[in-house]
Amino acid sequence: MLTSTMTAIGLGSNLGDSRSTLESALAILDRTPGIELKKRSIWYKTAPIGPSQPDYFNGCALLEVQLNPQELLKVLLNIERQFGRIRQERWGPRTLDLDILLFGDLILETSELQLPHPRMRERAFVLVPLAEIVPNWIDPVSGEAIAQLLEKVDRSGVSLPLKLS
Ligand code: A4P
Ligand code: MG
Repeated sequence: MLTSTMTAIGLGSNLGDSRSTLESALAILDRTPGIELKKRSIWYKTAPIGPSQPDYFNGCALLEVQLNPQELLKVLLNIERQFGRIRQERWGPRTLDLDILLFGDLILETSELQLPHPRMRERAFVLVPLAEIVPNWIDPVSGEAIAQLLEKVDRSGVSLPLKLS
């Protein structure tokens, strides 16, 4: 029998037709064997952290997976590639960024993968959408719930996008 794990991912985009890219990425994930999309947030408009670049759209999704974290990472990197992601400067603009935020209560520190995502706790563009879908999930590193972590960060860069499309 395959074991399944609940995992939360973060999605971001600030190049091209971001919202359509993000929607397509979720659809591809849901069609991938071993992955079931359980919940998703809305897309938030967020001010960029890092070098000067366009605003981002960010959101989060809850997945039930029958994959191990390394297999999931491979799937995510493949989808990023399908959308033409080219890695240039660190924290620079991108058509699609898919990060694993939480994988069950696993803590992992390897060179290719760190879980939970090491910068998740200080980033409102992650915590606002994550709290929308899993406010009570306990971060295994800090022992605090996502909703508690959110209370400690500055949310001023995160806004609800106008519904223009
Ligand atoms: N990697 C390690 N742990 C993980 C994980 N938990 N999930 C490794 C996914 N990948 C993980 O990632 C480089 C490598 O990290 C992967 O190949 C994997 O082996 P990357 O996506 O190429 O690098 P990056 O995203 O440019 O760098 P970094 O440091 O991961 O950036 P962040 O922290 O993801 O930040 N501002 C706003 N408003 N919204 C954003 O979404 N994103 C960034 C990127 C900067 N500013 C932003 C946003
Ligand atoms: Mg990334």
